[in-house]
Amino acid sequence: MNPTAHSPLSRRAFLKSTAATTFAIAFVPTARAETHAVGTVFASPANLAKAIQTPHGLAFTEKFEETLEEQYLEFLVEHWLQHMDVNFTGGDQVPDVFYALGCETRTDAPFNGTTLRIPAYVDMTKANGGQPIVGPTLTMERGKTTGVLLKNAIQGCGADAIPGVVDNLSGWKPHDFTSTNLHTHGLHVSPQAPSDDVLIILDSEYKPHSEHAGHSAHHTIQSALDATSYAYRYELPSDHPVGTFWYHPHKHGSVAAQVGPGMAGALIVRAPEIENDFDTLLATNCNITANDEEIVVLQTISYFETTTGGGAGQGVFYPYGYYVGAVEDNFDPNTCNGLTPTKAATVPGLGVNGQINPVITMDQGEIKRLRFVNASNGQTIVPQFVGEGAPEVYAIAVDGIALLPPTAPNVAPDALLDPEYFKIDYTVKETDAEAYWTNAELITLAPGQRLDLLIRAGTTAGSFQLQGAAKGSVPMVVEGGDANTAKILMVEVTAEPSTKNQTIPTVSLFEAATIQRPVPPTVAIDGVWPAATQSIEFKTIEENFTEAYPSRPAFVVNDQYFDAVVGDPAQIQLLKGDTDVWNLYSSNDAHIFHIHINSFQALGRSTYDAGNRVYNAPVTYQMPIWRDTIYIDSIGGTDIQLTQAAQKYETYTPGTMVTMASKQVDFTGEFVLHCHNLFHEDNGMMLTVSILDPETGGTDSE
Ligand SMILES: [Cu+2]
Repeated sequence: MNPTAHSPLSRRAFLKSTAATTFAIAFVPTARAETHAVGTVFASPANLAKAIQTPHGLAFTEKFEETLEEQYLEFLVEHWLQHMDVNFTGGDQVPDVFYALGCETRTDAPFNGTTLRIPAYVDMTKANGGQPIVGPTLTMERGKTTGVLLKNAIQGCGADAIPGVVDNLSGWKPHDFTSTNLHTHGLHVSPQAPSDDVLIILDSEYKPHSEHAGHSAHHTIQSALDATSYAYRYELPSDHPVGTFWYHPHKHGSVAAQVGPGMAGALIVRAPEIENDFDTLLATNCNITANDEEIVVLQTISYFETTTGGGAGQGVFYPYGYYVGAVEDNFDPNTCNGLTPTKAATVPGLGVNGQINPVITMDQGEIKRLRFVNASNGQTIVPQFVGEGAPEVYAIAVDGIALLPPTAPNVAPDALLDPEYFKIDYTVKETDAEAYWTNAELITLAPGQRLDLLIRAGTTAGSFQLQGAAKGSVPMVVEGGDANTAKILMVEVTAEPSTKNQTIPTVSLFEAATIQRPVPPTVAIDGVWPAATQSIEFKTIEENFTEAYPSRPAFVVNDQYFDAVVGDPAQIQLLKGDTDVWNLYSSNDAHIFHIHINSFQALGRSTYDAGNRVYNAPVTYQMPIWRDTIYIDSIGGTDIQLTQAAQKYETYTPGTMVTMASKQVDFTGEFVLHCHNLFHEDNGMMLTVSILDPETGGTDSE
């Protein structure tokens, strides 16, 4: 990427000289003329016109005239075009679709009958008021390029870091709560800026760069005019899976503080209508169309309660955890509109698209596709209906990727019948190990994971509650705790039979060659698994906690914490074109493995024999399961004494070990793997990863 000479001042001057009421129509051709004047080569008139379209297909300016507040119109036009000069150096790279996300501290975010003061995403192409607490859904098309302009206007509230913690990217304490960036979770796109680079930092307009102590961005934001806004560009390969993904902030140190209060949104990848992709097959074979879909973004909304200056539910943001006291002690009421925190809290109930326990109405026999996103900081949920006659539940995709057909034909009672696929069996026992672990993997919804379920209403009218299953009630990997059993949504089944003539897909649909999945690693998935080339151990070191906050790293991966020093090699280095086999395990506590850029093929799990301190023979799933995020359980204990090696294995209590394979394809560059319990991640449970070109040992330039 080559920064191109440009002239923001002249453009700014141009904007200021143009009356807001009239430049809407005249702006595009005039801007293009000026672009040529400063020597930029990116835009043909047609491309520029395309770039300046809203997702609704209306011309940028037409749409904004209807809904947009004037301050945003000027901001968007000015910043988008200026970023494009630098980021987008060829006409073919001008985005086909354009979004504009504002990161703001809202005082009017509606939730559960009240309004919250929290950081939130707003769609800057619409008026601010009335937008839900959850971020707007982004739709991207494979084979096309999407631009997202991100503007950071998050307001701090006094304490912006633990005392003595330097504002930088590395480290093992939460810090720098107003800085942000954007991660497209699960997308197979370049990790290099201006794409899915999470090692860049956007300062807040309310906290100028000069106020940061020792703040240095790992990856320089080359196109940032003011370092508080940025134009991302996501170029999805033409064979990218269609499916359910999501986006959220990923600036180390402030992730939990921003995702916890609600900064997250669904990201749906679709194909052009003419393609024979998974969605099209569902529509043509099963009459399940986009009209039968519901996006279900799950959130646990956390914030500070207050005693003065605000009503119930008012609060500054910071999630629950070990740092409450330190943040409270450094709270500055002068910058917080008179608010005084009393304690960190989580809004009762599970947020579902910004609502509590919303209702979906279905006719008898009707099928709906629920696209679940677990956007909570740390709650693992297993969705299950309560009651006789409740809808049936089928898994069709996990982490945005359609299921593969079964490896062995023993999934169905009679494989010749081309059975419906894949019906969740909530009663399977652990003695039937392959079925047990396959069902567990296809219904567990850990933080960061997505799950596409089909639910088919029965023949009984009534209300059916979907909620998280209690520990032990289903044979699944799941932690205990009330939040895990929260109500998700209610299905009201009418007395009318459905007229939609829908069917559940069968195995043959999932065998269709036109369904795009990631490049399969070249490893055997039957019989003996290949030896691991990578090993990831998550560990919580309890002795490193003090009452207020850890005195030493307490959340580590392979005994390291996140350390992204500019110029240093990445903590894990992979080669493009290689297939790696990874063992993933937790020495204590439950953790959630997530790696960016390339999804992986989970082969199965090995249970742990605590008595003999060995792993049992691996259990292979009934089909390889593609994921980018996976739940790593533990059988209990938390008392790891890292400092005495001899004691380590006395307190070593892993649950199952996941073995997965992943091939590094298409992209080079630096990104991360981490625990998706976001509080753990902010405390250092993350490593940098780079994919290098095997010829040069470096990364390809973008
Ligand atoms: Cu963790």
